[in-house]
Amino acid sequence: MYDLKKGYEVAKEFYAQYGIDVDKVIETVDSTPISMHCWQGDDVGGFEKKEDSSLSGGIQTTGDYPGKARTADELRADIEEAIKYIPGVLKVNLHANYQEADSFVDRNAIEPKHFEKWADWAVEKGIGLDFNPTYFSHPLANNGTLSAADDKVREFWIEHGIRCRQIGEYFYQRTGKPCVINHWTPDGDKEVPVDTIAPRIRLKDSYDKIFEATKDVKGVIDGIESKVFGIGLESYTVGSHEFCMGYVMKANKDHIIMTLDTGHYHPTEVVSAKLASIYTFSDNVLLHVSRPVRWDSDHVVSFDDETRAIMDELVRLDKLQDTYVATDFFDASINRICAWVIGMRNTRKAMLAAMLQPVAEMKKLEALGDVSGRLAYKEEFKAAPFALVWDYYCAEKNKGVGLEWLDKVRKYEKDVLSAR
Ligand code: RNT
Ligand code: ZN
Repeated sequence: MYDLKKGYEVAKEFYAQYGIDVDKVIETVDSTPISMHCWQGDDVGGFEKKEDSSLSGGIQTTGDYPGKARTADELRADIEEAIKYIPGVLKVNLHANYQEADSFVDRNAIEPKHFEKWADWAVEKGIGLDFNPTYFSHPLANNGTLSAADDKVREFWIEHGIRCRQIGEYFYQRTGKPCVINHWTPDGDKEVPVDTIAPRIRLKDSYDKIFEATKDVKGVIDGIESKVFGIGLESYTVGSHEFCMGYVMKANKDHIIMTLDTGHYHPTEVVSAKLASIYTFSDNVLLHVSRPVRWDSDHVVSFDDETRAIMDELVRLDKLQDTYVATDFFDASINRICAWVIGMRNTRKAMLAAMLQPVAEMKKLEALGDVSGRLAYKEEFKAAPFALVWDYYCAEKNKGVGLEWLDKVRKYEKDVLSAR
């Protein structure tokens, strides 16, 4: 290993030239929570005691890398292994289909007690829990969920949403940390329907009913996630961006916010370009950081231009602390713990790189009309020595410097995963 301390001192000097306090930045980056999704660990299967746990709703995992978690205990063990190599405050993001009832409990009947083990575990580890209703992978989800024309089907899913908000409150009570719930429905159509508004009016009505029935629930924040399309539902999405944005803005309630998933827009549209407009009208945003490759493929988050642009933007808007940052990817073609570690570290690293920029100075140049200086600054910091700060930070937190974690995860694969 190289001299980490020396590297850190050099970087500190470099950033001090621009008035940046590296230690303060490390503190902020370290204490900003990132919500790690549980579903990378078992390919979104969940642990409901039913025969068919195949994934539906127009999302897909591809690959059959061995060793996926088969039980909630295995999943928790895998999450614990991943967390060893992920610096910074974490939350864990659960889906309703990760319940642990003794026998099959349908979605409209789930209760906090079915998530008690998760809550016990989170309390023991000092981790906050976030939550998601699972409006997919279910026989009643084949013709729409919250927007279904069939009253009985809609009622079933409304009840599911209600119960999920109550479970969110339970997580809040147990952990003392607010529970961020993400509502995503896959509802849509392979072809453009003739009546494109009726499903949307029903979806609005269903959300209204869920929120009305649970208006006394405390400690829960609700993200409404839009999408451009799903597999088999290519032409029409009920919960489109316009729908979800309209719903959130009209609801005008502090706990109802937009979820922006980086894979849910047309390929040339980027989330980084949307944040300022939403923040003009909203106080908070929920982010699903993912990586779409040509489509919503949910590849592992990369330290790429868009992930960096999102973090740059949040820092420049001074909205990092108002944004609930969560990850959402599911790659079944690689070691699932590696997927978590790589994606989570990249998300946190992009946050660090964004914070290590002289934003106030850049804003000053812009206000003075110095557009050449502005560009020079923006470009200069793309290759500034943030990696030295990153390494030092990982070492300080004992989370593995560079690729140190890789051999350890390989060992876990050999000792634990390969026996599954
Ligand atoms: C699907 C959405 C949604 C899911 C998770 C599993 O396109 O992104 O957030 O990925 O709920
Ligand atoms: Zn998502």
